[in-house]
Amino acid sequence: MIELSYHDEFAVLTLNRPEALNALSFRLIGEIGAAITEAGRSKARALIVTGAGEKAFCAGADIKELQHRGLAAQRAGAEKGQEVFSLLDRLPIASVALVNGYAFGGGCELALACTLRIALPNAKFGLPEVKLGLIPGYGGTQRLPRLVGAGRALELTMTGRTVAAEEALAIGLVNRIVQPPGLEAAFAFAREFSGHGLRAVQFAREAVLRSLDLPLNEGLRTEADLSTLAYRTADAEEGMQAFVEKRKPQFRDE
Ligand code: CO8
Repeated sequence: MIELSYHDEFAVLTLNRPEALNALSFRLIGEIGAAITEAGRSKARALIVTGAGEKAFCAGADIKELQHRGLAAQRAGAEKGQEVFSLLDRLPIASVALVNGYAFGGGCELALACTLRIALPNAKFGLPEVKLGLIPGYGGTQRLPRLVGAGRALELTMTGRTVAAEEALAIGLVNRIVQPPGLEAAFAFAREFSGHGLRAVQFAREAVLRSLDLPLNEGLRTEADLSTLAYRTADAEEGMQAFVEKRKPQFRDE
């Protein structure tokens, strides 16, 4: 149900359950976790996450599987989903969600957990859990306000309404709307950062992600630490030398 493939310098994780609009069964969530871990150990310079078929990125948790569960199992399920999606934060490489249709509920939460998001024009986002008498359980209530602000996040989680691609772009829910073929567009987008030295991109990403959890003073200290670490890399030496010599830097990810 999950495919992990490699194209040039990229890993591509595809949710492949199109008959259920790539809905997240618990088995699928486990497979996503294994694939993220494997991609992190590979030589890939970025991970693209997308859904099979033309209709959906992912229509959320598998509603049929959610029914008739005990509370302990339900809580364990939420924690498992949160843990798996949080693996994306800890990956040494950045992830890009290529949203190719519905990204509802857990599907929207998976996109939110990626470092960046791009959308095809038919993308539709939403946290419709309230319409089922539920609320998001895979990180949506925490990551959405960090991305689009509390006001918009409150509206979207309380109404469960659908956000089309243009609005998603306007509110910062996606970084860009791209045209088909989506994978090619995702590779072109990822190349805008993946050609830099991996360490610098990783430190920059980590500094920004940590800012979401820290008070300003501690965040600034983290930035000082990480920027000093970046300064110590061979790539920084090369980057500055190349500037002085008016040539393109040859980064070696060291
Ligand atoms: N779960 C299970 N099956 C699904 C899901 C889903 N989330 N979404 C679609 N499917 C299935 C349908 O049942 C249907 O299967 P079948 O042909 O066997 O009946 C097939 O996919 C195609 O779907 P539709 O016929 O409904 O396609 P439409 O084009 O008419 O509609 C929609 C597309 C609008 C996306 C519609 O399918 C829909 O509303 N889906 C549900 C979206 C949703 O509510 N998602 C949120 C789920 S809850 C959640 O994600 C978080 C819960 C908290 C997590 C904590 C867990 C421990």
